Amino acid sequence: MGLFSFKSKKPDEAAPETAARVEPRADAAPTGKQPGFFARMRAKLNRGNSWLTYDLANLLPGGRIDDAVLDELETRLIGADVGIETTEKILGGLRGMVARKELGNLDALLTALRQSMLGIVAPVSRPLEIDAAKHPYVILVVGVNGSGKTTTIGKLARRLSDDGRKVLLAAGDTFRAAAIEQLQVWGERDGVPVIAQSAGADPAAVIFDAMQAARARGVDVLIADTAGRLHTQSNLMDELKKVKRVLGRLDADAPHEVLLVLDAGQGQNALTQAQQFNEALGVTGIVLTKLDGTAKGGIVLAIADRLKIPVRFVGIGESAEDFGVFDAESFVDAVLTPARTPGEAA
Ligand SMILES: Nc1nc2c(ncn2[C@@H]2O[C@H](COP(=O)(O)OP(=O)(O)O)[C@@H](O)[C@H]2O)c(=O)[nH]1
Ligand SMILES: [Mg+2]
Repeated sequence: MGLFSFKSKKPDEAAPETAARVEPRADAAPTGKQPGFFARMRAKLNRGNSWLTYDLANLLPGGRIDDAVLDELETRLIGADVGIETTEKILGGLRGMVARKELGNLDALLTALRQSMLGIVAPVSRPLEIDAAKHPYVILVVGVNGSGKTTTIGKLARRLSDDGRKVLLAAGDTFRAAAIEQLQVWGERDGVPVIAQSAGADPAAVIFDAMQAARARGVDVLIADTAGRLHTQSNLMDELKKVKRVLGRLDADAPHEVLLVLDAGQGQNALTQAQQFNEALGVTGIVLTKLDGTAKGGIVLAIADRLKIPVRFVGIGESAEDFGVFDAESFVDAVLTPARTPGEAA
């Protein structure tokens, strides 16, 4: 059962109470950082309704919070890929509050839920900071095939060069020619140069060259793309470890960021991938892509709770604008808040 398959009422009948109650700050971007992005993330995450809280009000005929309501919330959290352990952590807290009669109504429940979710994601809401003392600052981008690495690099390069930084890209995914071309297309679009060799070249050599070019050209940030698939998983990890070692030969601190790109639609698989990449390479930041394509944004909570690795950015579409800094409050509010005003067609 998906989160959207609710029993009785239609969205426009159920949303008003929930909307009015959950929403303390409907139109303000909580941090004031990216107002347009916040609104679009909310719309894309919810597809018209808040996947977690929509219709919960209908489970409260007497206005009381009871086991049935908490069970329903539990089902929705698990269905949204929050994961069993993290869901139990959240529910455990809420059940305790119910037992102590601290949650008298839906308002109180949603406030407590919001606090609980914030408690999990706030610690990983740590934006990427480019240390200007590291020159070039080197970002090694890793992740399985199709997770959105190359697209994320294109988006990130745009953002950094818009901020006035001199960026260089390294086409370290040499597995297929198309992967190199895809990065070159982004480079052209962004007005950012790309260091590439032909398909089949040694990625460590490509990235080593790029590092030398970055130094010679006074580049601020070097972003290296990598392959996400090789003949075997251990081949891939060995290759990435070699890239890391080679970078370390030119600058003992490089790479300064190992950025893991995860497809949010992969659900619990994304968590497993994160564990594997982290074990092999030491991941310092995560990008969650395709939050627009899933009703399962709960994986953010699982990753935050289980791995405690900073989530740097989120992707909510294919274009350069569909990319924003991960902000705990914005995310939780986007998840808990219906995207449209009640009565509007979904
Ligand atoms: N809807 C959506 N699609 C994305 C997002 N990020 C990447 N994609 C798409 O996912 C596909 C794979 O992305 P790509 O960057 O080639 O993945 P890579 O193999 O890890 O380099 C492409 O079609 C991208 O346009 C996102 O945030 N939302
Ligand atoms: Mg790629």
